[in-house]
Amino acid sequence: MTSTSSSAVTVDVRLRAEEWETELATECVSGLLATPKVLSPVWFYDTEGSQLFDEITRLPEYYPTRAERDLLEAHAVDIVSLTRPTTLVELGSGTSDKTRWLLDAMAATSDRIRYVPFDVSEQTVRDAAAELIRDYEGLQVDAVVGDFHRHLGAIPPGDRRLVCFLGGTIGNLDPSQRSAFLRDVRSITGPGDAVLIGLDLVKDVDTLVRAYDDASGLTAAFNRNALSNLNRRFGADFDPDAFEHLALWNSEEQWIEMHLVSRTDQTVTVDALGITVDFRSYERMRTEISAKFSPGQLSAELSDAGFDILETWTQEPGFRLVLAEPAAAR
Ligand code: AVJ
Repeated sequence: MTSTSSSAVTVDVRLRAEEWETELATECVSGLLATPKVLSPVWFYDTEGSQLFDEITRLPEYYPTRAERDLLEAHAVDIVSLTRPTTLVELGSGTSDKTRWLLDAMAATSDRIRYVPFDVSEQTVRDAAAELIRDYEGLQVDAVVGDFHRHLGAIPPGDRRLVCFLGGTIGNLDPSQRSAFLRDVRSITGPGDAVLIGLDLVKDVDTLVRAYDDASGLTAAFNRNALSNLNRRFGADFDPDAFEHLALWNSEEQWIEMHLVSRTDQTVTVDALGITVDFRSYERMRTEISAKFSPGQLSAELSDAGFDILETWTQEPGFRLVLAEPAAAR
């Protein structure tokens, strides 16, 4: 563990960049060589992809970010008065922009507040911390750099922590990862703590599919950028235009899947990973799942993991915030 501290910011690095890169490379090789092929959604989010995602959040078709922001704007004060947190923990914090609604509500009732951003990227948490301490007088930021599948234990103890997992990112986990994740969160929380999760609800297929296959083609560009990213990172020779963007609703699994579909028979070389990969014409490579929840489903999963539901708030066209607390010991 490496810790550095300045006046109001500490950063606890549990996952070094080189270690994370090695793990990603290994996963990338096994995904490209698997049948059917699969790529991790992490490849979307290089500098260009993060910029594209930011543009996606402003598309008319992509409602989740807007809906969640509206919910937080409308209900941050309720969330804070129900849970009276002194520490805000944010898993997968990214740029921490929606978090401000919660920090504002906390700052209005207390002058000693703490923010714990948790992200795989050290640069991301440092940038977010730097901005926030400029704007919030007396804010203590204790950041953790880690992978939330392994390093939740690094989240500093505290008596009243509100642990947030926003953006609908919980939908990127498959059901077994999701239940492990909820149990892990339960194991690091106790009396006085609470969790706040943002999730997208099942709705008509058209609305769902259009959110992932918008008219302007931005999501298609976002999807293909995963290939450009592999070209830049690993010296691969993907031709992104030789792949078609596909978003489909998997009704069995109740999730949206994004794929890249090979337009021809082609062979791709990934230099730095030492592999060549054959694609058949029309072969699909899955790049993301984004699970959608039926009403009550995540609440049931939270109960199974040992939480009691405190409140839920829902916004059109079907995005929800769930607030829960660890169930009293039975
Ligand atoms: C940021 C993971 C919540 O699943 O809706 C947006 C990513 N993918 N358009 C989602 C995404 C395609 C997004 N999450």
